[in-house]
Amino acid sequence: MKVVYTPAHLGHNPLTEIEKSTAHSPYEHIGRAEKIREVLEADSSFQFLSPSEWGTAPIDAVHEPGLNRFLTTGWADYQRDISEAREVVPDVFYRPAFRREATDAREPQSVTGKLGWWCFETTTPLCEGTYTAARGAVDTALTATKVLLDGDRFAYGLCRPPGHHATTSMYGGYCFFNNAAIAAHHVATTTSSKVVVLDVDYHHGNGTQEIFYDRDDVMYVSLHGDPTRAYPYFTGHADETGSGRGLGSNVNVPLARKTADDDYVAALSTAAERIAAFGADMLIVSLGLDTFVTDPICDLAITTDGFRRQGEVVSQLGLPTVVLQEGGYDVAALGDNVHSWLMGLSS
Ligand code: Q9C
Ligand code: ZN
Repeated sequence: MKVVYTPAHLGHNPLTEIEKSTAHSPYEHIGRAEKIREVLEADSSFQFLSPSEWGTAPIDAVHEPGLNRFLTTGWADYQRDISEAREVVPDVFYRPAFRREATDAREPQSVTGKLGWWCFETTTPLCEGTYTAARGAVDTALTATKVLLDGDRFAYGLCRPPGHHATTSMYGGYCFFNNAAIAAHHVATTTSSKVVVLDVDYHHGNGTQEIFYDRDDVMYVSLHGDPTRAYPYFTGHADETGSGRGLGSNVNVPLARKTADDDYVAALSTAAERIAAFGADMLIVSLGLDTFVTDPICDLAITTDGFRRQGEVVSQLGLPTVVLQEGGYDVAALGDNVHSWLMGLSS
């Protein structure tokens, strides 16, 4: 299986995450991707390649173009206008409840206002190399997807930073651009085929859901911690099923605390039936390993062998499948867990 990786991710290297009313070292850090690289590199059944450059058009086709524009210069603008902060987070957030639509809301002129306009929470700082890293993750997703369009059945994109929390017009949840959504939109529109994004990250992929909610060419299927207790809290309920043409092509499967391998595999098999019925030509997996039993920020109970079984279930769909990295924060086990999932998929 081909693996797409770029060291560009090393530029996104924050030292703090503001979460649970404290500042601590980030769960989402460079060691995650390096651990995965190390484990996959040690197995000669994986061939590494670097992403090619895709430019900003595939990003602007999914996100509001202002998001890319802001992220291009946001960190440097802050250095110039506000302070020489190594990493930059908002201190005010735009919420529609500010206004009663007297006029159209508009992007603020000041960088402080822009931060609150484009970002939705505090755990996703901008550093000097964040933009280059985020562009590298998009290029990684698109290059891995191209491997499938060129004929391989499987590919893995080692995306970092992850993507599934980034919506049309907001970044957050460790995510800047929605790598999987950009890849899915690219395939759906350039090859007029039907695509499914299957999201097995612990967290609901609110961004991917929002991007495709009213579309019938891309289905979104997610298994995740129930939003009654789990981040991102505002999305991921089972009754969010799509709108307009997209009605029925959004599938949410909220899971109870401590859900373990057998129950997870059963839920995934049911979800796979929905995917088969949709008639997809390609599958994109948002792969999170934060459902792992000892993940430090989540509460499911999947084992390393459970990840192999997940890959097996997905393999049985018989679809060309590109796997894109999302979360997973037990770094000591992260490489083995990704390896196990990909082994289940490909053998
Ligand atoms: N106490 C991904 O896995 N913080 N993003 C949650 C819970 C943000 C997760 C706080 C979690 C983002 C890609
Ligand atoms: Zn996650």
